[in-house]
Amino acid sequence: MIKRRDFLGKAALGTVSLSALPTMAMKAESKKGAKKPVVISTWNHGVQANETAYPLLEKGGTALDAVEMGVRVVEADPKVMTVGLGGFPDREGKVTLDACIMDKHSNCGSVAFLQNIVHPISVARKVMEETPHIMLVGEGALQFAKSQGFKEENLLTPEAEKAYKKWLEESKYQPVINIENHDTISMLALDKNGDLAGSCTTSGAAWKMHGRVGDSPIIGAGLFLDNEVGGAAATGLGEAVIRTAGSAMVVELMRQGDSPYDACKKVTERIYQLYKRRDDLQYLQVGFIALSKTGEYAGYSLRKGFNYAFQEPGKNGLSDADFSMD
Ligand code: SD4
Repeated sequence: MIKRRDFLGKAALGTVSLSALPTMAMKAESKKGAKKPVVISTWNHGVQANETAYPLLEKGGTALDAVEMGVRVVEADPKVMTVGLGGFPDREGKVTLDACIMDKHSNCGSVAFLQNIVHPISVARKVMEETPHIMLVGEGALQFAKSQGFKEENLLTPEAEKAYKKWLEESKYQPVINIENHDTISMLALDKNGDLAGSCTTSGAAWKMHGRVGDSPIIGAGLFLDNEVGGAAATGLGEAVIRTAGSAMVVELMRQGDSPYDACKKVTERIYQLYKRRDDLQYLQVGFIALSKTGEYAGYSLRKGFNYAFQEPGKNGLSDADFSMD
């Protein structure tokens, strides 16, 4: 395993201070066992998403239904300003949404740059189930959504509009780590049958360029799973996750024998090294969650502040992920 000193090297990290290496004890957050079902989701709002997903799994529902129904709760919550209704708009004041979903057969569906639809995750599922394609974007995705019975509505809440107007005063694009840009909800579930599914949905980076699409709707970047191995999902700076095929990489490391914890940590380290070479570390934050076929799970992020919600038989909660930099 790469030691923290090796990982960080002698890089000048500007104003960033360094924290202590995660201890072996902290690694115990990665849970082992054949317990099923299990659901994990990114960030605080993962708790409410899990509260909907887990009972479905307990009743014997599929991981696919659970990951769709779970994240829908967050999409519809106007208080969550990084997902669905109430999401921060782009720099033209438009709320544009990205989402994807993947099942045990490696079926997947995705929508990107979708406007005026509260539940992009359900449109993504329809793309998966009702079309020969995987990804629909923009106007085409909207047309398809309407053809499937989804209703258009204004997603820009007064609160998000107020924040946008404030941003317009300076119109400076400067992502604030863990606040503006990093609250996508990603969910991974293992059902009683032992099958996996995953979902990911977001309004993307606040004040992004009109038309910008992040990692969240891209299979292999924001989400990936292989039902023989496990699943992984990302949060954070989408460009960094796309550049490294982040979630696919986590799953491939798990295939080679890494635990979910080690796989998430190694990919985070790889992104760190890449951004160090690019001299572009200042605003970088990425985080991953991973869930193995055996129900072992973990989260890891580059910087402090990332957490994930988990639920398994007899246990649920919110776990602060280990990280490499303060
Ligand atoms: C993106 N990864 O669009 C997303 C942003 C986000 O938690 O909120 N991630 O880049």
